[in-house]
Amino acid sequence: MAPKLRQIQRTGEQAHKEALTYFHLDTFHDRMRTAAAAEWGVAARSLSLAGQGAQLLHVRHLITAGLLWVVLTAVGELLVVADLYPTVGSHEAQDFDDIFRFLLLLGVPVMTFVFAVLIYAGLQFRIRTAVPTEDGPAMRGQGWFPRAWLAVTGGLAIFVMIYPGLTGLAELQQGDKGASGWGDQEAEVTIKATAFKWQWLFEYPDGTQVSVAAGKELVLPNETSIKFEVNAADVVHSLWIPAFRMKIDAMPGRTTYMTVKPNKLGEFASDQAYRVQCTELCGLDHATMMFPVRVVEPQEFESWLASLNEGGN
Ligand SMILES: [Cu+2]
Repeated sequence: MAPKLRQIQRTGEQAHKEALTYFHLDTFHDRMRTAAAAEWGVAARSLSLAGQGAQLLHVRHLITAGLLWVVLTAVGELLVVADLYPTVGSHEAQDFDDIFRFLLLLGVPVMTFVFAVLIYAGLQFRIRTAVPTEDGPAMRGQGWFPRAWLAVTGGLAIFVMIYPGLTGLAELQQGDKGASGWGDQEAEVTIKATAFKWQWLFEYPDGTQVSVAAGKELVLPNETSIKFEVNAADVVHSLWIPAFRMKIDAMPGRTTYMTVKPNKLGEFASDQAYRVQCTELCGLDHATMMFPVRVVEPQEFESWLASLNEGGN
């Protein structure tokens, strides 16, 4: 019995020793692992904190610049819809103002985006120390943002080329009676306009002429299509009536046309948008090449014309 007992005892001691050895080894490894993990954790945490910090800063820049964009856009769009335009005195003026506002409404956010980024970058990332002697690393457009920017602005450009660009041109070139535009189309009243250095001469269908010498104002019937047949006696001038938002060059040796339909009574005495103004630099007194316009009801137009004829014009 004794040898067997000893054998068992020896086996037990051996197992205990082995267990102790394993135990210690395991403990050592665990400690190593724990220490390494702790050290790694600190490093990893500081790295991730730095990353989070950079991320937060990044978000802060985006939010601030974004807010600047929103504010600039709001101001811009308010200015677009505010009534800052000259009197709308013709159907064409209404069309052109609508088109102008529409284009501005689309264009303002694009412009203010560029302004917001420029202003914010200029203020926030300006050099505060000595100017570096070398350029920084090149920044190349990559990722979704440049693509989205190209898609949005490119899409907008193509869209406005079609509407109101091509559709508006097609409308102006219809050539129906009463249509506006720059073609030689039918109109209810045709007025010959001659530009010379530095004034205007207008001739009504019945031969009546008005100029600074006679009549002294261009009277036009409201809600009537009026075609100007335009010529120049000397150099190139340009006929423009601000209230109508239409103009056409006046050229020696060539007749040009402009048809408009006034839609609002008005006169130069109370509204300077009612005037003919030369808009092609034509010499010394170009700036004074202005002639008053008065839009009246058609019946009043007829009686005015008759009264001028009685006066011997
Ligand atoms: Cu002129």
